[in-house]
Amino acid sequence: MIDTTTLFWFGALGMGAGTAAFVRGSLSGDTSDSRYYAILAAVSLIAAIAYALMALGIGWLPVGDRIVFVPRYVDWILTTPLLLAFLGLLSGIGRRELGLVVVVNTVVMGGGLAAALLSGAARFWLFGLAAAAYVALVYLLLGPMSEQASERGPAVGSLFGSLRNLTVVLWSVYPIVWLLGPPGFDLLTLTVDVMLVTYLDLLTKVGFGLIALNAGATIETELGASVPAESSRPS
Ligand code: RET
Repeated sequence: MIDTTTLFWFGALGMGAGTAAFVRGSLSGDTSDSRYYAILAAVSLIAAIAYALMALGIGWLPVGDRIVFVPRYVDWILTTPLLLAFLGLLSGIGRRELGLVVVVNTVVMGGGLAAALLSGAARFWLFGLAAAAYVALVYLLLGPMSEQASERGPAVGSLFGSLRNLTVVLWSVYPIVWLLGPPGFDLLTLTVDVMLVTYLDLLTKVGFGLIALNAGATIETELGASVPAESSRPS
């Protein structure tokens, strides 16, 4: 049976490989906007560090009879705003709107961490609060951000649509795993919880990045347009 430490090393390795790929991409000097690569490289690097810490047994906090992996939540608090900034840059939304998206997202991640650290029934209230904020986040992605993206033309609109759908579908699995796992109803073993989250983290960071950059490059060649490209509005 695989143990959690092996899984954490596997995660660290995958995130390290992702970081290398995105750093290489940014140095390859193609026409894509280097900010997209920088965001993806930072996301994978932060996660690689978080996974290495967890593999070394750092940040394992006992709460009641279960363990909370603090680096997991710190990773999410730092990297989810970056992933949203990637989508924000692609959609061309303004700084103020992106700020709102990031604040709502921080309520989701901070609420999730606070809920995990509590042992009584109160954690389910905090989970509810974070879940409500998550619904607002999904609304912002499906509504205002998508509208803004479609104003940048059909190619960007459809690339944004695919990445947004991928994001909403994958991100929505996290609260389910949280509820079924040790912090919630404790129906999953710790190993299964770590396996699912590691897999999801790799998909939402490295998988998302590779798909985004490949699709962007295809649109660039087909249309001769630079996508992902500079936002059309001044930033
Ligand atoms: C929590 C519990 C509280 C309710 C909700 C959650 C959602 C978590 C999400 C995490 C996404 C993480 C990503 C990480 C890596 O790239 C905090 C589990 C709604 C959406 C994308």
